[in-house]
Amino acid sequence: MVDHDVVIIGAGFSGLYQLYKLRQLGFNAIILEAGPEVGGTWYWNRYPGARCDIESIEYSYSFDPELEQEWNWSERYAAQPELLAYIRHVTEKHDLRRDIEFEARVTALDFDDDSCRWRVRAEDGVDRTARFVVAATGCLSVPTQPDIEGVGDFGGETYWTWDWPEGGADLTGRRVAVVGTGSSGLQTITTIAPDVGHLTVFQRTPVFAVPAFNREIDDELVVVKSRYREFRAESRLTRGGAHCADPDPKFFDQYSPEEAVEELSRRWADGGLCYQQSFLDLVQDPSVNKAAADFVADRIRDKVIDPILAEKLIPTTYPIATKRMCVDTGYYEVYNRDNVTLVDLREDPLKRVTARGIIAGDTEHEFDVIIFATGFDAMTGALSAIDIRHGEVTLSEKWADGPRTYLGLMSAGLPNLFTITGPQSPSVLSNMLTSIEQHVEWITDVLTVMRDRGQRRIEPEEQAERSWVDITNDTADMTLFPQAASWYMGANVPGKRQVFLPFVAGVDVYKQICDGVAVADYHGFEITA
Ligand code: NA7
Repeated sequence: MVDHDVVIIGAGFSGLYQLYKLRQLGFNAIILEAGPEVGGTWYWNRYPGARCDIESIEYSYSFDPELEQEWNWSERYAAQPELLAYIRHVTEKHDLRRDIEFEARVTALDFDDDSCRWRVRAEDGVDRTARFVVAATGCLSVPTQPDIEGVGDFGGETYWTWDWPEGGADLTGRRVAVVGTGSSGLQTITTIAPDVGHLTVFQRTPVFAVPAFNREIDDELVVVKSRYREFRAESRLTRGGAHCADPDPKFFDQYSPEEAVEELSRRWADGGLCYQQSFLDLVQDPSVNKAAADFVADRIRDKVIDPILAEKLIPTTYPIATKRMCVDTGYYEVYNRDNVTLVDLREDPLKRVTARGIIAGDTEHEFDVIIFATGFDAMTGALSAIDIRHGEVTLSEKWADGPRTYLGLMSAGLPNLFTITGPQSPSVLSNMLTSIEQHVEWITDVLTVMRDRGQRRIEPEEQAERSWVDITNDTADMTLFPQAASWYMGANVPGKRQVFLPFVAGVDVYKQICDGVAVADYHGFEITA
């Protein structure tokens, strides 16, 4: 039996930073990683065109000023190879690899009250114990298996965006299908369209995409590097954990109708997800939301030459921004190409995959390659996949009707187990790097305080957890988010209880609450010797 102070699950951005912090403070910590390499999301998702939808100067670690100065991002939105290179660079720079066990997927955690330790089982077969476990398991790390008959029957090549072959796939001149039009689908479609023989896109629900206006950022980097400390501090004080076009957004009513359109145009022209922060009430007020949606619909009509096709690409069934918006690099224009066809699954439902292709409606479409970009069991999938238990309490049973956490950091009845960017924290609604660093630092602080005081056990009080669950649900209900069948709601996973998963009120508010809890001697947590 090998014992550690802390076992960290996952060697993505969050696990690596958690290891760095704990090691610096003298904790005996180890990462158990399912894959063969560091990187998490950015290791697995190496499909063509995979790119972050948050700007590189924001989506990067702030803890190492030297790293900030030595690393040069080549583009406004970093592509997967550059992100993976960055993560590897950090890993080597801080010699993190020596405390990572690869191909050691954690399968079970069992808390023993007598020793006050977690027993950790992993696929590498080593039995471990740990005083604390930090789940750095990612929010979009467990893919869904789409409910499509016959996937295994296809006689050509099948690829999944989340598990793209390391050597790539040769799609040149071939008849290719893409199923799914979320971020992964859009990026794949946009990138492969010029190379394939024919591309057929199977769209169940259209998405809203805003232009990236991706570009080289040499000059911007020089400016940011000269004031990175202030820049990071500013990011932490924003709602989304990153700078947006306007630091002082207003309510829709504060503009005249003409000014409101100007504001939307300005945000659109700036590019990226700041569009969804055009007005403070964009995700609260249906008429404001409609104004923002109508503006995007008109831009889609501008871009797509065939008007019938344009209408098929315009979302009409959910408010804008209530499903994750995409950041595109020429997506809609792809449909002006002769070698691209859209199959609208609302008109011609997907019936099954066959040996030759896909039947939708009454037509069998034949392909050489099918690519599935069908999404993830978001936020809870990776935690539910581990058999986590303490006596009679199991995480999967406890969360059957939706996650129950205090601050998205811990769950009552499961002592000494922390989650980074877990459900009921802002995570997926924010710049992940800002949220990851805030969580890692908060967890590291409480572990240090406990060590200094000789305390060994921490868990949330039931009442604090009940209040936090109510707060996260009540604040979500004040928005339009619950109206969309999104992965934020768990609606993309058959049988998953539909509740809004992230904390909606913003990174800035959330950090104040977490800091306040710490200042109040970890109010709401029971910490014992
Ligand atoms: P998403 O955004 O969940 O997209 C998955 C897509 O796959 C979406 O268009 C789904 O349609 C579609 N889908 C899922 N199941 C099916 C079936 N059975 N038939 C047809 N179409 C299907 O996942 P991504 O990987 O693209 O992006 C995840 C996040 O990663 C993204 O938001 C960024 O934050 C980065 P639906 O909308 O459910 O009708």
